[in-house]
Amino acid sequence: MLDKSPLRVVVIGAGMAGILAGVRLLERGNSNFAIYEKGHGVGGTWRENRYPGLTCDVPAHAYTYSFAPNPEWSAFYAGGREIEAYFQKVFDDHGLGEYTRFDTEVTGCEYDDDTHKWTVTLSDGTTDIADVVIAASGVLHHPNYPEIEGMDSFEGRMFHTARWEDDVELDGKRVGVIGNGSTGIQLVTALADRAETLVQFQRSPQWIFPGEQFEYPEEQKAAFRENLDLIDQIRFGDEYWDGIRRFNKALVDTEGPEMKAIEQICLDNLENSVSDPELKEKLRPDYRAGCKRLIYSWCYYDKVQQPSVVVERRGIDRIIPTGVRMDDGSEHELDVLLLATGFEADRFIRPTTVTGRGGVDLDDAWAKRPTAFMAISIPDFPNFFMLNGPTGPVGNFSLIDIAEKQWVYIAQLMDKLAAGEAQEISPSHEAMADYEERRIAAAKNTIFGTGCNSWYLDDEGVPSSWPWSYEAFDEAMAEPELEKFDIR
Ligand code: NA7
Repeated sequence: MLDKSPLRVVVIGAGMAGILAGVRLLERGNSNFAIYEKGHGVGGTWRENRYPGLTCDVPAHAYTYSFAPNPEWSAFYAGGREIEAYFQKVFDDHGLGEYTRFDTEVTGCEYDDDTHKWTVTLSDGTTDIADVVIAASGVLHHPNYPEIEGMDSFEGRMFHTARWEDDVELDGKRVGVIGNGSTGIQLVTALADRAETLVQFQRSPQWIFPGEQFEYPEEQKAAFRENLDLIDQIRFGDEYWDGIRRFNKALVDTEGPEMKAIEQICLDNLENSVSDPELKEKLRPDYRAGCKRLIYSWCYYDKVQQPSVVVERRGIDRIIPTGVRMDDGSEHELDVLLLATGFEADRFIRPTTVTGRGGVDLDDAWAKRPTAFMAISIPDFPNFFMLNGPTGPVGNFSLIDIAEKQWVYIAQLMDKLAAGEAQEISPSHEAMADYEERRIAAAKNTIFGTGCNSWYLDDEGVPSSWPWSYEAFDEAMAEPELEKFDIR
C-alpha cells in the first residue's frame, strides 16, 4: 500500500539490507526516511572486507535484488569489489544518496511510551525522531580477535582480514593465515601463488564442496542484456531453487539422503583432489558437513598442494616476535600474519544502545541470547524491525532473498501503523516464548546441532539460525500472524 501520511522511518545501515529498505520505502511513496551509515560508503560487509580472493559463495545472479537484475556479472561467483560496485549502482539508480548520511553512527535508540516514537541519537550528537526503526545493521561486522599469548610482540605486519591494510606487501613474503573459514580458505587460495611461503594455521579442517566457477563471456552478457528472462531463468529457475531446497532439507534432516549426498561429494573431492596421504588426513574433517558453513571452492585443494603452502594442524603455543611457535616448540618465521578468525556473530545492532517500552534495555532482553520473533521483532521494542536479525535463515543461500522476504512481512506491520490502525506493534511475550521454545528444540536437531565450533552456535551451543525449511520461512514471511502481536 502507499503510505497516506508517511511514517518517519530511520534505517540503520547502508549495506545490502539498508539499500533494500530505502528502495522499498520509495516504492511505498514514503520519502520521509533517513539511512544512517557509520562507514563512509555503501555495501556493508562488501565495503568492509577487502582481502584478496574475497568472493561471494552464492551464485552472482542469485545474490542480486529481485528488482535489479545485473547482466554484467563477470562470473558465476562474483568477487567482492564487483558486488560492492553493484550495491553502489542500485543505491545511485534509486537516488538513495539524498536520504543517506555517511560517517554517521546510530549510537542509541530510545522509545517513548507516550508519543510512541523512537529518539534515534547519532554520533554527531543530533537526533532523529522516528515512528519506525529498521535495523539493517548486518551480522558479521565485529571482528573476532583470537586470544593468543604474545600477540603484541609480533614484529611483522598483523591484522584482521576485515580490517585489511592495503599497503601490506605479500608478494614473495612469508605469510601466515590463522583461520580456516570461508575467509581463510579464499585468502589462502589467492595468496598461494604470491607468497614465498604460506602457512595456514587450521584449528579445524573444512568440508570443501567442489563448486564450479566460470566467467561469463561477453556474448553471454550481451544475451543477458538483450533478454533479462535469461537471468530470471537462472535465479528463479528450478535448477537453482531445487538446489536450495535440497541443501535446506539436508540442514534440517541430518540423516537424510540430501546430507549424505553432500558429504559424499565432499569426501570424493578430498579423495580425488589431494594426493599426499598425510596432507589428505590433515584436511579431513571430523564433524558433520554443513555444521560449519560449507565451503564452496573450485581450487583450494589445488592451491594447498603447492610447495609454497604448509597446512599446520598442530596447536599454536604463542606468537613470538618473528612468527608463531607451535605446541611442540617448532617455529614458523613470518613477515605477515593475517587473522582470518571470523566475527562476533552475536552482536547484531550492538553496541548501539536500544531502550524499548518501559525502559527495557536490549542488552537485558538479549541477556541469554539475541533473538527475535520470526527473526524480525522483539517484545517491548515496538515498531522496531530487523532485517537479517537473529534466528533468520543462515546457510549457503542468498541473504538478499531472505531480506526481501522479511521486508514483505515488515511492510504489512508498517501498513497498520501507516493506516492509523495501531500506534505500536511488537510481538507478545507469550508468542516470543513459544517461538523460542519451538525454535531451540528444532534447532538442536539440525545439522548445526551435531557438534562443532561455529559462528552459527551461541555460547550454550544453541544454533542461532532458522531451524525449519526454506518453504516454511517463505510461508511465514508472506503474512504476519497478527494475533501473535501486541497491537495497541
Ligand atoms: P569463520 O567461518 O567464523 O571462521 C573463523 C576461523 O578462525 C575458523 O577456522 C576458526 O577455527 C578460526 N579461529 C578462530 N579463533 C581462532 C583461534 N584463537 N585460533 C585458531 N583459529 C581460530 O569466519 P570467516 O571470516 O571465515 O567467515 C565468516 C562468514 O563470512 C562465512 O561463514 C560466510 O558467511 C561469510 P574453528 O573452526 O573455530 O576451529
